[in-house]
Amino acid sequence: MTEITAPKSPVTADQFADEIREQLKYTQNVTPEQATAADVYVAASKAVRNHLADAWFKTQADTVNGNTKAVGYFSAEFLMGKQLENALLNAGLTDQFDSAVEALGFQPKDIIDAEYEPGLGNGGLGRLAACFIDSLASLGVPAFGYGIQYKYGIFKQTFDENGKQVETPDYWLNNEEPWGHIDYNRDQKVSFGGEVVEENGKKVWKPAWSVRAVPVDYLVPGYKSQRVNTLRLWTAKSYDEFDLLAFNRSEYMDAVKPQVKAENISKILYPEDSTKVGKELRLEQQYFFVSASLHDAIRVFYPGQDKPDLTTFPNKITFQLNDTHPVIGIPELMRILIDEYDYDWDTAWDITVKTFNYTCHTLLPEALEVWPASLIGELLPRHLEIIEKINEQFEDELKGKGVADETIERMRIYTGDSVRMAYLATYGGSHVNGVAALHSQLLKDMTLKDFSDVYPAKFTNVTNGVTPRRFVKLANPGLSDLITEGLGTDKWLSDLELLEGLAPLAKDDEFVKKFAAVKAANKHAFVGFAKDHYGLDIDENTMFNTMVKRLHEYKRQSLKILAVISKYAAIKNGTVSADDILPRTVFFGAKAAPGYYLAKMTIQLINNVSKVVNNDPDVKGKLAVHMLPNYNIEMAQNLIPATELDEQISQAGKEASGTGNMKFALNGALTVGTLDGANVEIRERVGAENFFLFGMTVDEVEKLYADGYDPAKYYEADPRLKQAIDLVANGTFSNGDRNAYAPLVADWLTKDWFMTLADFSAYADIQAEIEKLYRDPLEWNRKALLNVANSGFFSSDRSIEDYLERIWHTGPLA
Ligand code: GL2
Repeated sequence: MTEITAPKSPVTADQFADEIREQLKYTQNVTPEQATAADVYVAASKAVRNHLADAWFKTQADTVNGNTKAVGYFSAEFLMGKQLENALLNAGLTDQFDSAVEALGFQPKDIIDAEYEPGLGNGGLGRLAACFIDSLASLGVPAFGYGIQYKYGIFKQTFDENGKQVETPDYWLNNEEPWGHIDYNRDQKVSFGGEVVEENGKKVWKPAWSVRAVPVDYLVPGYKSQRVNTLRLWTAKSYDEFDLLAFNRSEYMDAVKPQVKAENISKILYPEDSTKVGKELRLEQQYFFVSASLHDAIRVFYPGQDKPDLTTFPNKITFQLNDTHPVIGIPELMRILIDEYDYDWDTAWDITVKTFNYTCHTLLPEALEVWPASLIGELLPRHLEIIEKINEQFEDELKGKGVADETIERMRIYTGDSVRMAYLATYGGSHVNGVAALHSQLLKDMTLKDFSDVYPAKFTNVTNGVTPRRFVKLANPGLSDLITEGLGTDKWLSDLELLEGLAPLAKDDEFVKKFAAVKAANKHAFVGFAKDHYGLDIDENTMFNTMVKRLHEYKRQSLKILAVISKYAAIKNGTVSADDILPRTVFFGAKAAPGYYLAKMTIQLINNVSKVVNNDPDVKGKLAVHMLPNYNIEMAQNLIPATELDEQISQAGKEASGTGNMKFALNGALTVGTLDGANVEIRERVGAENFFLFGMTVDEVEKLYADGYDPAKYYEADPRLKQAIDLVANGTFSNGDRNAYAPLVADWLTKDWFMTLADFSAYADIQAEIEKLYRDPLEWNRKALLNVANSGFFSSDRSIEDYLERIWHTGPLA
């Protein structure tokens, strides 16, 4: 038996340089003189990984041998961001790295930048999963992230000469990827199709085809916890590498078909974001990673046992279902227990319900996944049978509880035609949580009301959070140093509520000025970043105003661009005097799902407004607009610390939480926002006087829908809005072409489902308040500092502690 040793003690810079040289020599096969930044990046990454190995082994051993229940976080997305810098921080090797690469003749930043960002997620949901596994490791909680290693992550976004979004595949694995270790020896077989037959009174699934799920292991180092957890992402391989018979007949294409079919499963991340996409391949992906992961967890916790006692499984691990994507895991665990391990139905159900919990990340009922029963039947016939039986049991249970027939009808998991995954998850797990207080309340009142009426105890809230290591320490070293100076300790990085200690310093003008200087330096740095990356010339003496997030109608990028257009018109018309104009630079960053027509048109409009405004000498120095291409984690880490005003302007009741809002507040931006998602809690904590609130509330929105909403009325009522929309309609931003944005204009004037027009006046009005405060830098920065001081609650460490207490009922390893 291998002795499990303590983690390797920190090395000196010289030793670390030698370790990098060794990697260059023996794994990269280059001399230090030949090495490029990319070589040094790979070598340094492997050297760091080696440092983490002992702690990783120890964490695994303690996880299996100890009596602390582990967490399995099932997520179709993990949007990790670049790894090296974070791994260095958490391994305590940052200083050694800096000196070592300098000794090798490189700049540390060039080595960090040489990493290609993996984009295995769409947006907030995927980034949340990444923050959560960072926090789990940092808190010392044994955990596995389980997901898919997509060969192509979220598409790369560029814009064509007309400002339209162009998507190109993201070939992230084209470069050497030093973090994931592919472990061919711990593979799992995942099967599909075929039929279910009866043999000796037992149902037996005879699948038609199988793929080989091979794990790729990523180390997840905790910050100062000496713990390293595992992110296990599955990649699909074919069992029939090559059909030799077909090949001999020279049918090259046919020869590789089985391989292509199997490997397609892990080929692409669906580029959707909180929308339901009913695609066969997507269900295959979901089942693929969930089935492999469940078998993997049994292998890990019952090593070498043919007949393990799986009634103890819920004491070993608890699975969190990140949205509906992994919910097929519920019937899969039932199948494993009944068909593979001979448990009776009731025992299997008891184990399953105890093992799973579900997080819902949406409020749009149409975004909850519903699968056609025929598709499940074709792909997973045994699972469909199990789902039918679960539904029967469920309906009986509801009848037993005296639930009315029409309510039962509404609640059915299996309707005969389709399977509602959110309902299956709610019934088949122990807890359901929303991701912000308002969202959890609305889940209970609206989206999952029937379920909450019958099973109130299952429902709880866990407000999202973000990791301060990546989004403050790495993204904003200047602010981090100032915080440490202000608090006299850097302990806030593991206990973010300590930031409260900064609140008294908001009264100290000298400290506030230092805080303002950090922001100015971050703006300056971003100007350099934007020049290098996009060739932009940005005036750092303007207010930096940012809206970055996926492009969605409900998020209302339209509202922002209409306000920008209105401001442009006011400057052009001379409605505002030159002295009254507060110079602003507006940044947008947003990817639209490739098939989302209006979202893509909105991007095109923003790009073309940008062209017109930025080239108009009349507004030079007063207003600039930039649609930055390919918003990703790297851009977030650079832009958020430089931002002064953040936009969180979704229609109330539509954004489940948002997590960008938390990152901005923690980096000292003020928010202009609606009472939606986590904005509500941010405002409560930072203080209403330090938050620019506008717009309708959820109740007002609901009332307006009920009364009948007519957007044209608002267009007529506010001349600023009318003028902005008219400028879009009359071709000002399309070289005179009046048709270019006709569908968008028509939608605004006749439908406007998310009530952009109804909120426009309030939004335009609050700009005066924003600008007034901005003209007083000391007051602005005082408020921004109070945002930082009071946002410690929004650490993902706190979210994880809430999950531990309310849902998982486990804790750190001893
Ligand atoms: C989302 C929500 O839209 C967003 O409000 C929330 O912050 C995140 C994380 O909980 O989840 N749901 C979703 O499908 N995506 C999100 O970002 N993609």
